[in-house]
Amino acid sequence: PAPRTVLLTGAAGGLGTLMRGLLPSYGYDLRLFDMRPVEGAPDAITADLADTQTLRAAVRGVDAILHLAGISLESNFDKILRANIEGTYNLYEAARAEGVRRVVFASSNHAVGYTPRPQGDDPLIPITTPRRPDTFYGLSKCFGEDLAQLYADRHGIDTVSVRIGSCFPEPTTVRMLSVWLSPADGARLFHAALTAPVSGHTVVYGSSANTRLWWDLTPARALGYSPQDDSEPFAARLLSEQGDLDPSDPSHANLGGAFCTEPPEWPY
Ligand code: NAI
Ligand code: 15L
Repeated sequence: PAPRTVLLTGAAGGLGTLMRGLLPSYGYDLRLFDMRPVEGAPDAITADLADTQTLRAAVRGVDAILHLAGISLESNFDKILRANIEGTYNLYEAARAEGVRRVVFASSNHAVGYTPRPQGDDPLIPITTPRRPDTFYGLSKCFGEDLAQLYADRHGIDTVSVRIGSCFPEPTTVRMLSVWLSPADGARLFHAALTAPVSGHTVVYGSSANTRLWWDLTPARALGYSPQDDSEPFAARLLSEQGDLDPSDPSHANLGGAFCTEPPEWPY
């Protein structure tokens, strides 16, 4: 049966706000969780992932969890450790203790960020490409994927980890022409990940059906995801404003883009 009640962590964030708007039309009853208050949602649970008691009460009785909460950019290791590594561990422990059987984990392209991006006729990057995190942030997503595998094998919790590209209302950079996930396709993909009859841990890339796509969407399509959007209508304007990606520029050479080259102090 399709899950109905879904705990949405990170509900106050950019993606959480988009999904709060879009997922109810798929029939979900969302329970909201974030350390920041969720605007317009007085019933949202305001707590840190470190608050294991509140977290356990939050997951109690839900059919599935869409885990978006965490630091979403590079930060210092200590902060990443607490929010993304320990926070995701706390989430899985709560799910195990309360018998939740399905998690959708917001992984990121930055788990494989140092992978050279395809150019010309190069093949799309397969989901099996070795992980090459570009930041402590990307490393925390590798941890989350491995944690999901452990809780699948040991505790029977099924997870779909979605290595999201860039999910924003519109693509705003030339790189995003390749990695954009439109919000509507994001909702389609999360819906597929919440309902597909998978067992164990599955990793997929998450983007729209972009003409300039860099990675293989076959694993996401196997879940039933059928993307409807393509960033190409934005291409002419973005290319004329910003120029095409220069392959000799190290911040344009890899999937992770500028995450690979930003100075270590950025943006602590
Ligand atoms: P965001 O930074 O806008 O939202 C993250 C939310 O998590 C915030 O509202 C924050 O208060 C909450 N949060 C952070 N630490 C927490 C903690 N310890 N306890 C409770 N809540 C906490 O990020 P965005 O863009 O909405 O991303 C959501 C998730 O998707 C993140 O895990 C991010 O890494 C992942 N992702 C997002 C992409 C995108 O294009 N938006 C791309 C790839 C991955
Ligand atoms: C991410 O993982 C970030 O959370 C998001 O803010 C974007 O920077 C995205 O990757 C990206 O690669 O564009």
